[in-house]
Amino acid sequence: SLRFELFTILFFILIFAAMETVVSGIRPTGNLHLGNYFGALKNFVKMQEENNCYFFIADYHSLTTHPTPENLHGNVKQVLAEYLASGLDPEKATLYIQSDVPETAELYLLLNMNAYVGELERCTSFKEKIRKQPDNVNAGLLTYPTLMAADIILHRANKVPVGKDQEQHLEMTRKFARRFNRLYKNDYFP
Ligand code: LTN
Repeated sequence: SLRFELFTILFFILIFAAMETVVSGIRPTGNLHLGNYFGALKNFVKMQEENNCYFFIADYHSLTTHPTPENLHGNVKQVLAEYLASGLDPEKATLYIQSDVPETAELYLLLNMNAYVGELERCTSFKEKIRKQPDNVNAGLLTYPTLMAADIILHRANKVPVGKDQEQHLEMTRKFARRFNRLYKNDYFP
């Protein structure tokens, strides 16, 4: 009956609303290795069962190291293949390529207006990168944390599975979100 159908629909809406939103990404820089599998993918596969998950291929992030077009396209396909091979299921989780969602770049622009050069320069991963690649210290490297914040804030994610080396980026994401809300007198990103 119609009543039964409505209850069923309502039931699924409630389940969905109760689920937590997960977002994470992997930069397509060459082959994924066992570290990616045990450090990230294995956990993603588990999380897709009980959460509203978004897993993406962070191709914008990989541009900081100036890949050739051939390498870039090849590596994106490679990561997608390994996502699927690891057991990520497009029926359970949303899989996407970062550059296919233009809102990522829009939010990145807005967040950059309130990200201070001083705090970006103090970021550990930035200091590490300029030590490792002193001849390619580009602005994208400096604003890497605001791009990552855009990826996360875009989905209003409340769970972000990442390695220890990314925790500082998560702290910065919280700071950027609070700052955005305070400045524009809103609470878009709780
Ligand atoms: N910086 C991460 C990859 C990454 C990411 C994200 C992870 C980019 N954007 C958003 C989680 C959420 C890395 O190098 N492992």
